[in-house]
Amino acid sequence: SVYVLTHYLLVAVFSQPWRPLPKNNEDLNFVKSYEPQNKNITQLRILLHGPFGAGKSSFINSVDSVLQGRITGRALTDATSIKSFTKKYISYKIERGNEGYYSFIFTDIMGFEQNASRGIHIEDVKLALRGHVAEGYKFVPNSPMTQDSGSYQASPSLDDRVHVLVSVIPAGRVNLLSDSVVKKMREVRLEACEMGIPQVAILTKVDEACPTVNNNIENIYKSKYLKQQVDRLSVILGLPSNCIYLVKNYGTENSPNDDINAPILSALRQIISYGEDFVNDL
Ligand SMILES: Nc1nc2c(ncn2[C@@H]2O[C@H](COP(=O)(O)OP(=O)(O)OP(=O)(O)O)[C@@H](O)[C@H]2O)c(=O)[nH]1
Ligand SMILES: [Mg+2]
Repeated sequence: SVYVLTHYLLVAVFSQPWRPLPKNNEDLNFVKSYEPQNKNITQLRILLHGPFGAGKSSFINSVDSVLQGRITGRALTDATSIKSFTKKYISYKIERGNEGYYSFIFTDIMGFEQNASRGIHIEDVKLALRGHVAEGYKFVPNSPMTQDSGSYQASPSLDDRVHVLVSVIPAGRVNLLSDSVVKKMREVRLEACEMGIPQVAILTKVDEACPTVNNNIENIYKSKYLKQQVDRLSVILGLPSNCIYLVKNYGTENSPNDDINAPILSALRQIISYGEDFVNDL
């Protein structure tokens, strides 16, 4: 029956992970010790974009939780207004013990929506990539920022520019993305390509998408269903599969654990490595 077939597809696993995750702290050490070699920038700017509710803010919180060693909730609480929309252009630094901050920051923006009168305008994302959007700017759906806006930065510094673009999409929704959202994401991607900005995609909510992974997060890179979603997204966005990562964000857990940390750190390491290559060529 269809049910049995669907269920089989959802629970089937490879005997070996198709992308192994290091068991030691290799990725954690890499992330913790990262400093940009290019001394003309103080930090790597990572911009997250994607559909509304994809888990963008949760990913920032997850990285924060992994590095702090405790569950934090900043990006969600700071940026929450009426809905869970992140209406403002807000950047998050992550505290490095008593030594200030890590050398990468996340910029969180409002999600894309199918309905043009809601969600972020594509032109605003393009302006953000170039560093024209000042911190704290409040996005107006369907009405992109103009050069007359007080928040328009006419001559952005290298720090203001985006150094890595991360597309965030729920793993179980790859096939359900609306044409208009896909079109917007592809357009942003093309703009980033033209500027030479490297790109990574993250498939979130793997626990919701796949029962086998919900039972045991260690199955994350063994799930056949999730591998299919990675390949599918690769076709939809035109991004190589090896730039697409699977993540379960922290939500209801009381404390971080290695099995949830590993895929988050693996994605973050790639994001930072690509960003570092880009800023070295600036
Ligand atoms: N089960 C599960 N839930 C998640 C995961 N990531 C995010 N969520 C939940 O999905 C909802 C939306 O997450 P957000 O992080 O607010 O998504 P967003 O992309 O920032 O959304 P907007 O800013 O509104 O566009 C929240 O209720 C999260 O708790 C995940 O990996 N697994
Ligand atoms: Mg958000």
